[in-house]
Amino acid sequence: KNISIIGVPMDLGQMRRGVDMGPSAIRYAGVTERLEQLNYKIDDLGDIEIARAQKITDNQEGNLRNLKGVSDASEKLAAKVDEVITKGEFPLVLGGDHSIAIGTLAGVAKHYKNLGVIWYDAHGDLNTAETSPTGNIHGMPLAASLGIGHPALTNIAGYSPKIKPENIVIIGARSLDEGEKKLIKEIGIKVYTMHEIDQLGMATVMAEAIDYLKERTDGVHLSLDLDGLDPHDAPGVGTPVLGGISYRESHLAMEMLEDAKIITSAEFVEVNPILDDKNKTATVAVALMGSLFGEKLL
Ligand code: DIR
Ligand code: MN
Ligand code: MN
Ligand code: MN
Repeated sequence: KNISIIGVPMDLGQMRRGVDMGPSAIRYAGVTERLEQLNYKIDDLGDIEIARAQKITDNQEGNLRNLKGVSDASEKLAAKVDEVITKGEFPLVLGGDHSIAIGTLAGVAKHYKNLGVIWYDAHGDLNTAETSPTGNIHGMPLAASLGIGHPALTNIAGYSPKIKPENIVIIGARSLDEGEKKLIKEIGIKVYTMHEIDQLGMATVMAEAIDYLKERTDGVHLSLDLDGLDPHDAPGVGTPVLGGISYRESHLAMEMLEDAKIITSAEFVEVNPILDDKNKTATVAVALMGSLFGEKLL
């Protein structure tokens, strides 16, 4: 099978410069070589063009910072992802901040009746302009993909919603805003917080998540925010939260996904090499991709 890599040097969804260099950092960490060793043919399609903001911190659009830049980029990314899947290749999207998931899912979801999503993240990313404490669109992509929020975010690629609440599993949550907690309860999203990961162990959490998605979906997108991992293992992220998923637990999760053969598209987001320790976070991202695509010790 062929993997198409799409870089998305997006920083407009949050306020820290440097996350736009995520795709370069992940390429520097050897993503192509790593996956070629697993006998995949890699087609690196380069980067989606992102508008430059003079000041990414400006927020004059109704608590939706850089709305136009994010929505324009989402349309471009959706079209590219759609093209890759139509060609029969696996889309591997490199971020960039998590707002890019809006475009990725817009391109993926039209190919499935019941797309499943694994949202591996310290956060819920279920905010809207009304509930967001920051106005940062990287805290809104899961809501937008559910059809909740501003039309410039929910209607990318001309349809909405992309996904159903019952087809989503959030893993690693430990920082949820009040509006997000309310929404999770209202619409019924399955969430494994750090509490469940501690109590059940990652093996059980992943086995349950895989069973749950297998019986109700016809494809599963993995959206992996590096801040889902503990900042000790992934320090190069804009919004680190203590008490996260470990490197080892994350490898186990990726290995179980590979064994289950359920993942049909993936993105790795929020790598910010400026905040990192010698490209550690991009290196971790590439190592996790290795496990996701079948790397085995023996
Ligand atoms: C926060 C942070 N909930 C917000 N979200 C982040 O701005 O909406 N998501 N960092 O990954
Ligand atoms: Mn996120
Ligand atoms: Mn996050
Ligand atoms: Mn292992």
